[in-house]
Amino acid sequence: MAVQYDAVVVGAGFGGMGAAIQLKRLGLNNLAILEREDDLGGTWHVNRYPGLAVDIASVTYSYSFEPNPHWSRLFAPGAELKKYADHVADKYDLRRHMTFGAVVNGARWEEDEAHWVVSVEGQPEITATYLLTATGFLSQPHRPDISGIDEFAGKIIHTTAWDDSYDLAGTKTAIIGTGATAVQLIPEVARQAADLTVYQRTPIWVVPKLDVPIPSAVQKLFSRIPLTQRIARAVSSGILEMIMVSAVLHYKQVKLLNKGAAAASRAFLRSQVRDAALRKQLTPDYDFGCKRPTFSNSYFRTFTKRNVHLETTSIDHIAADGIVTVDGRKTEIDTLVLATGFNLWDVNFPAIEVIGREGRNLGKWWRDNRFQAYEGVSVPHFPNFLTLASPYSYSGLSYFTTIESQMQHIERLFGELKRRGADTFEVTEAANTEFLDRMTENLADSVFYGGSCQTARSYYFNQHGEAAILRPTSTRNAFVEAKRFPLEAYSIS
Ligand code: NA7
Repeated sequence: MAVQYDAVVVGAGFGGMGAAIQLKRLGLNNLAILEREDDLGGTWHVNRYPGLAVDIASVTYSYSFEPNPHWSRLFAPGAELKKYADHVADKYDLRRHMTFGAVVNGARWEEDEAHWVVSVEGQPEITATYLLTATGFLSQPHRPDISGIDEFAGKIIHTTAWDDSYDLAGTKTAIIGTGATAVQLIPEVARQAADLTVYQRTPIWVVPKLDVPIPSAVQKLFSRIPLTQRIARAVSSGILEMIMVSAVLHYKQVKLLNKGAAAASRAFLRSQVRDAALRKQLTPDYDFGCKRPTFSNSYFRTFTKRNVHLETTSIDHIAADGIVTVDGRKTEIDTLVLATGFNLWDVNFPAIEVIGREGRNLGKWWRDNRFQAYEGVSVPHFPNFLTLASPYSYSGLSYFTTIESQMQHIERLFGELKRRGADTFEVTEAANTEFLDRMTENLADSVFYGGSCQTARSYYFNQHGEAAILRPTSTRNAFVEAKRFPLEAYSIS
């Protein structure tokens, strides 16, 4: 039977859409984009909690080839990101390729046919020449395994499944978690709930968010003279690059920036919280940068409100009507918000079962060996497969840098296939090993290994103690390599 699709793309977030746009540009129009949710947009469709916004300036956090002159603020609210995703899907004619509610269970490489067989829950298997997974990094919500949680009689909401119809007004709410999500959410919930207790296990570095509305005159300027927005993007991206390269990657050489940022965060905390004991509880004991730092002008101050309490004693269990800490105290609540983040390393790499050549199981192989992917996109033994949310793929601080460098990689690789009239590729062991060795070496200078990160509980680290998400190179290097990687890195037939 003839193969059904040129390519299957798993995931209709910005990553999957970027890959699909590139494939279409290369003439692969017979595409299936499979999405488990009921709409497109990935993170920006799933997350709808109050206070949701980007914390990378919007001129940078968007496709360079599709600037949006209409961002209302420097850091756009979540709903504008979803609207932008809809616009991109329409403009690049992606919707007709998308199937929603398509839960992909797994995919296996059929050696004899040289194609992928993709299994989708409740549907017949589908076949494709190429498989691209764009399943994101923060896509599998983490529901904590706290004793008694299932017996809680009140309302439980995970931040990735916000219930818009639920009214927080007058509630006695608890929020578990103080990550980037909680930092945005807590000030909003504090405004509505009668009483809010925040359960903090690890404090987080927070710095002020220099956010302002973008006046309509500037929006008009961006629209009429696109060059002005390109300049704004270049400036904002340049600042991010400087932070990434010096504070994260060259921590050993340039500790000053991290120390300065931590000092700025402490000064900001002092300006918002007078109570020294509370300040101490809110101050991290790990280096700035070990964990994703966050931005907020109201987070710290919220803990000084009369209806807000910070709880740092560990949770023992959850009862039907409240949370009991290990010292035996119970806080009665009727609403429990889980701002407990995502599981990356047990279930997300990869997000679906992928079986390559000679039955190699990608998830098992990564766990038994090391997490690795050549240029953050391809793996030996997995022909015609690109895994876009991979170890060492996240380049720079804006996800769009990663997406666009991967689009370049796709262009070079598929362009070569076309030139040779070939249809099968597989990265060589040698190229993969060289890349992994280089990333490992580069990481030695980073804050992850040079700094004090033991107490950060950062999701950047995997079960082997490796910080294997970020690509430890400049974004310039990522783009240069995406455009010019040696073609011998792949065996092409
Ligand atoms: P994060 O950053 O992973 O934060 C999750 C938070 O939940 C963090 O404070 C955790 O504490 C806490 N947590 C998780 N499990 C528990 C249990 N069992 N008990 C107590 N506390 C717990 O996820 P976010 O959603 O906030 O942010 C994810 C990304 O979204 C962010 O980096 C941005 O890129 C956007 P811990 O630190 O592990 O002690």
